[in-house]
Amino acid sequence: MLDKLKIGLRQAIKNIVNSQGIDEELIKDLSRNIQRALLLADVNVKLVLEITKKLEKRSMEEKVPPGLSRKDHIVKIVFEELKQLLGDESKLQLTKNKTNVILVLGIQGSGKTTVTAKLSKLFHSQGYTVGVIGADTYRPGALDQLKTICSHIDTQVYGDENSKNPDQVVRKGLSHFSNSNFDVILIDTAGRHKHEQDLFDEMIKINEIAKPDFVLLVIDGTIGQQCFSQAQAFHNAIPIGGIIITKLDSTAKGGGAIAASAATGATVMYIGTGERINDIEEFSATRFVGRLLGMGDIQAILDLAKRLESESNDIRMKRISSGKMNIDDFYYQLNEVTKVGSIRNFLDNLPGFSGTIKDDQVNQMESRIEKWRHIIQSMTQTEKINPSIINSSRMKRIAKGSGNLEHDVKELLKNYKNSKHIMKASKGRQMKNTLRRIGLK
Ligand SMILES: Nc1nc2c(ncn2[C@@H]2O[C@H](COP(=O)(O)OP(=O)(O)OP(=O)(O)O)[C@@H](O)[C@H]2O)c(=O)[nH]1
Ligand SMILES: [Mg+2]
Repeated sequence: MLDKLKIGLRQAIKNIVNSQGIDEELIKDLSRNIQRALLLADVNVKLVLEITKKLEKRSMEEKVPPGLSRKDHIVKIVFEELKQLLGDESKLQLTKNKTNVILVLGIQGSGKTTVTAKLSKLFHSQGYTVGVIGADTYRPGALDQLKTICSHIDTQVYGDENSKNPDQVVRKGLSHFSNSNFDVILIDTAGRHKHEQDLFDEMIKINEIAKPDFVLLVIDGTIGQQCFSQAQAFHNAIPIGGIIITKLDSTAKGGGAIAASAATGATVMYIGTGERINDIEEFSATRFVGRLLGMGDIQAILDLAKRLESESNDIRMKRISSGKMNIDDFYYQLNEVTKVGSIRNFLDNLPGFSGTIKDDQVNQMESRIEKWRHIIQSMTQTEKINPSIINSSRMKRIAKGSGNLEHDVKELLKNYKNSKHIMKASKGRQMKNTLRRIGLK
């Protein structure tokens, strides 16, 4: 699967790993090699340029975390950026005790009917009860094809050979299954292309009737460059919830997976790896990119980076609890407490605070923290480590650089000092407990 892309990317990484030292020339080389590999794999040019630009910028500018070599750090950046292209990891989560309606869409021959059958087998094997509606009223034999596959897997199919009206079929199908309380209803639809406006209008109608919980777009992994615009057209008509890339077993170059995901913002949830009913895999961007790059090597680097990160957090915690918290640590805390979602969450978990703070106060706090973030970003590293050197001229510069008033910088420094004292007095417990309570430690 995706052999050419694999070889291209691995060679690019190998060049970095085997090099004597890292310089700008080598990073540019890496970027060019990755560009070439992705373009050959049919990834959209615009995406390729975006990712390689980011990769170069990060590789040149990012500080290498202590303990990690520059090479490892760059390999990690390559991994992260490729993974980013494929979107967040997200699984198709069926809701219990209700009928989950899944609408399957895609262009002609992309593999919708096969996917419908594969998914119904998969869900069935996970203990769900499944019904299928055959809403392709165009292609002769479409319903027969669906019924034949589903007869092997013991799945009920609703369809009407004589109907030329797919939205009627969907309506009737849903009512046909309504007494059975199935966990899942999959709707197989006819293939359509982005220029077939009436077929697109019809698809929108089907969507209105079906009110699906999930809309899945099936993309043929072998069609290359067209993936992007096709996926985009579908997504503009009906927001796509997840993507399934088929035929990744054959000559697929794999760029389609990346393009479809980027065009819709939806994640690839499954991949089809063959014609047989069991040839479907849950997709994971980490695993996919790992496979491309050779996971063995990558995993070791990722593990090391993770370990170093938690070690450096331990050191940070020691510094905080011994009263030596610097502004960098303060910034880290601001980020930690707000990254779980919102400051509301944080405050609700602080002992004695729960429910006592009004929404507009929370909003005010959020904007104040945002302001503080900008101010801290305008400080030099020396100022962050040793804030006592911030005199009035430095304060002026920081205020100007961050687009704030000196008064705001003063306020930040005051809060930093208070926080430092509280942390020392409670030996860092306050922070640790709060982080633990909101599930961060
Ligand atoms: N090798 C391979 N072939 C696949 C895969 N998925 C589907 N196919 C084949 O692709 C062809 C088209 O699949 P269908 O499921 O009929 O596609 P469709 O989107 O329903 O087609 P229409 O209903 O005509 O639009 C069939 O020959 C399938 O066996 C896959 O993952 N790998
Ligand atoms: Mg079909």
